[in-house]
Amino acid sequence: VQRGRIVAAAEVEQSYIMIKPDGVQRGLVGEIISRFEKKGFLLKGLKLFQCSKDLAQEHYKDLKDKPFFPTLINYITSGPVVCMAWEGVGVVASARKLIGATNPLQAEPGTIRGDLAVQTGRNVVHGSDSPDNGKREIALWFKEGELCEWESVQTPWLIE
Ligand code: IDP
Ligand code: MG
Repeated sequence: VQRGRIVAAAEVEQSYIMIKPDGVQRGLVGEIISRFEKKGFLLKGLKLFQCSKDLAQEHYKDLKDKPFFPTLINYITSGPVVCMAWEGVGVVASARKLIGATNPLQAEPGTIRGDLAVQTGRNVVHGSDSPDNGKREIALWFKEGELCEWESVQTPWLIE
């Protein structure tokens, strides 16, 4: 089945999802990836990566005037992260729901942060907040050739 015939390309979005260093250290990589896989989004890119301060600062540039910015940059660069590009219709907003509120104590049970974290400064996962930021962040974290174009055999069982 050709996906392009079922879903208009314009509706397909990409979200940059990142397991933060605490998620990697706590052994939550499989658990977190699994939630996006089971939901039915398409994995386009995946790598374990130690990021530089420059890259972390660029990624979070909208927060550069916040008092927590220096500790946020230390946190994100404190160990390897897992970088992912996920694709699908509505993936950006849906991923934010799967992830839950920024403060894990306010995140609903059933969400990643609601189930797996307790503090805003250790909230285990990042998800893009708009389709435009999804594109921007994927371009920032992945080099050309690191994303895969592929068709999942599940697609006709996910999209009518
Ligand atoms: P989001 O990750 O839910 O989109 P943002 O407001 O964009 O939340 O903040 C980005 C990240 O910055 C958060 O996920 C969290 O790691 C960190 N952060 C946000 N607010 C605070 C804070 O008040 N204290 C410490 N870290 C914070
Ligand atoms: Mg954000």
